Amino acid sequence: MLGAHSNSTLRGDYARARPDYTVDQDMAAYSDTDRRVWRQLMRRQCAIVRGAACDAFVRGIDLLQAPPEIPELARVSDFIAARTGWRLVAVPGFIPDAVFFAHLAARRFPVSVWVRRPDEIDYLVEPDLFHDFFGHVPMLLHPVFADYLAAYGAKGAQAEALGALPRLARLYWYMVEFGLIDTPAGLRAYGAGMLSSKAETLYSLDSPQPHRIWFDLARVMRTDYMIDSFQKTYFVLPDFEHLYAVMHDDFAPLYRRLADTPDIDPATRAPGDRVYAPHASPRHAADL
Ligand code: HBI
Ligand code: FE
Repeated sequence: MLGAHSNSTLRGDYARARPDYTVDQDMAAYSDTDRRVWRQLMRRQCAIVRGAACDAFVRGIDLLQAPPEIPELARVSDFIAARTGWRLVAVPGFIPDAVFFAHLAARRFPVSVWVRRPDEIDYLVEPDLFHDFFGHVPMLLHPVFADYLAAYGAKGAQAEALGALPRLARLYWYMVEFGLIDTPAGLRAYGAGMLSSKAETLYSLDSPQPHRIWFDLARVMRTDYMIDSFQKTYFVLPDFEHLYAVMHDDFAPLYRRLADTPDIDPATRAPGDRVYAPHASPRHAADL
């Protein structure tokens, strides 16, 4: 989950971070409260994902064995690296964009080492260990999504050089943090930001309120977002191959074309939007 990290004080201990912002995960540093919060979150979120998350996400959680205790990132890294080449690197929290992109391009996923407080069980601004591990790591085990995220990271340097980081960040926000995917069984969630929150997962799938629009790269890059409320617009993938396919294009011409087109308010629809129409029977409470 991405917060307004530019001006809020960051939670983590950055004093011990290396130049690439990685730190060592000290398993002995977790308190009994941390361990209790982890167990509570893992139990609650696992109860939600079946029937709400796409098969790829559920398979990822199953492969990770939905660790009931705080996981040792180095050990999980070996398991993931053997499947998709991705490794996990421990970080104190938010890290500068350029460093973040460089890690993704090298198939290193930054995972915050600290665990949220009990009073933050339902919402927190910065990504903690649970958000990063439960929300993001399962999809690193999906070969196509894993390739997409590495290709996404590789776009960071050019975006920074062209002053287009905010546009590239929108692609992460909408298609990594809050992505939806259409399946034969109906609409399913795969985004880390929604799947680490029961309320937003249900809202993203069932509420009549938000706009749900078929994925379109330029439309995503034009769409603003708020960090502290449920999304007003979600984008829907037909499959992960569509998301990976757009990464082969050079984004520079797109950034130039978008430079003089206005942003789109997520509360509104735009001309040309291809609206997603639900096609399967609505999910039932029993599915959850
Ligand atoms: N740092 N640790 C961490 N986790 C993130 O998700 C993250 C970040 N830095 C920047 C960032 N996300 C966003 O600006 C991305 O869109 C680049
Ligand atoms: Fe996140």
